[in-house]
Amino acid sequence: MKGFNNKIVFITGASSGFGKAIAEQFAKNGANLIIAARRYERLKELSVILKKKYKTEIYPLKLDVRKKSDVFKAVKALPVKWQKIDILINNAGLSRGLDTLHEGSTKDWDEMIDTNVKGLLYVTKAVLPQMVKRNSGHIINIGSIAGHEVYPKGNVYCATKHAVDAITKGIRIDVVNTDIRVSTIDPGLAETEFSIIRFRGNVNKAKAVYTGIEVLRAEDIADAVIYTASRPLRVNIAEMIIMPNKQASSTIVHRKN
Ligand code: NDP
Ligand code: 8X3
Repeated sequence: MKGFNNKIVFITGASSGFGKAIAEQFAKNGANLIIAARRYERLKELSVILKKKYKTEIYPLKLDVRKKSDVFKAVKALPVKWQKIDILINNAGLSRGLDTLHEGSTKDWDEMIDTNVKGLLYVTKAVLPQMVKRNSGHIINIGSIAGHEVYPKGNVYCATKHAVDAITKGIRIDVVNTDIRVSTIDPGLAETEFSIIRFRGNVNKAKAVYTGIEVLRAEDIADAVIYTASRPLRVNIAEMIIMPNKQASSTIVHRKN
């Protein structure tokens, strides 16, 4: 146990990939969880499993982070016992398409910006004031190597993750006079549903992203989140870039034939 007993952890994008693995790790370490995403059935299934396995409390929350008023209403309407959020994991996010800007779709751009940037801002704005009031809390954003580098045809997705990096740094400045910590975990290639969503269900195209290289697993990111959240209060892990061993940068990947 890493001392998360009676802590409330709010995880966005918990229906899949990193968010789901992060939920499992926190549940294993004794935390009570608010798990949010749009696919509510998946959240309900996950909460049944985690409750049974770890005897912890789980609150599944159907939420589209792009919907500003829904986000504020949902956080405000949390039952009293769920209102003191200790740790917020801003993980919900997606990519759509892999195109040059001149060939890209404005619909895809809107979806990425609305989710990865505006959604993260809305959830943070809904939760952070109570942390400031209490002078305690931890926000952990899931950024990306794409927030540090731009790769071919990554234009808008990379821009959203650069924005996450800037927002993380900005909030850290805003709350520097409090005990609140603000961190970002920035993975490289990891096999989740990410590429299936990016390529709109084209499983072969998605698989090709991960062939010839052992990429990160969702559990690797969950481990990093738990490490970050379990440091003594004097320590803030500001930023952690995690890459597969055979990935040197966004574009330099060693693949076996
Ligand atoms: P997945 O597609 O497996 O999971 C994405 C999660 O985000 C899902 O739970 C999805 O839930 C949720 N989500 C998407 N849109 C919304 C929305 N509008 N409102 C609420 N939840 C939403 O991908 P990953 O686990 O890989 O992605 C998690 C994060 O990690 C993202 O921010 C991604 O950009 C980032 N990342 C991923 C990397 C990778 O290689 N996989 C590497 C670096 C960063 P639902 O559809 O049910 O709403
Ligand atoms: C996801 C990592 O490099 O596929 O953020 O964009 S990458």
